[in-house]
Amino acid sequence: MIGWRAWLVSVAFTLAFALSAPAQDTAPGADAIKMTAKKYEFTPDTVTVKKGDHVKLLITALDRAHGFKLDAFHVDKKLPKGEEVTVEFVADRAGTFPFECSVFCGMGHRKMKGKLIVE
Ligand SMILES: [Cu+2]
Repeated sequence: MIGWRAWLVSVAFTLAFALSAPAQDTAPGADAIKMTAKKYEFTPDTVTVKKGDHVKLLITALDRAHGFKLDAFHVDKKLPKGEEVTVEFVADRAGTFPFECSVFCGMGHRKMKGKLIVE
């Protein structure tokens, strides 16, 4: 069973790499930012973009369902386990904006936060 899991993980990484590579060629501001969510953190937990950017986050919950809530830009998405969810918005205001998990996921849920910095 260990072998099967290791194989799955390596396939997942290979796929993630293969899918993310073409994104390098797109216009500035359109680059997708990959994130993961797990108890009780987002990785990365700080995302920095430029004002005016069309921000595209690809977020995958690794261990169970989580949520991604970014009030300042009216974003609140469920993140089903193992499924890459796309979050898109235009960062039309500069500042630092908190985001947080919006699906109760356990004792550390309330500490599962991060921030978006729009420069
Ligand atoms: Cu949570």
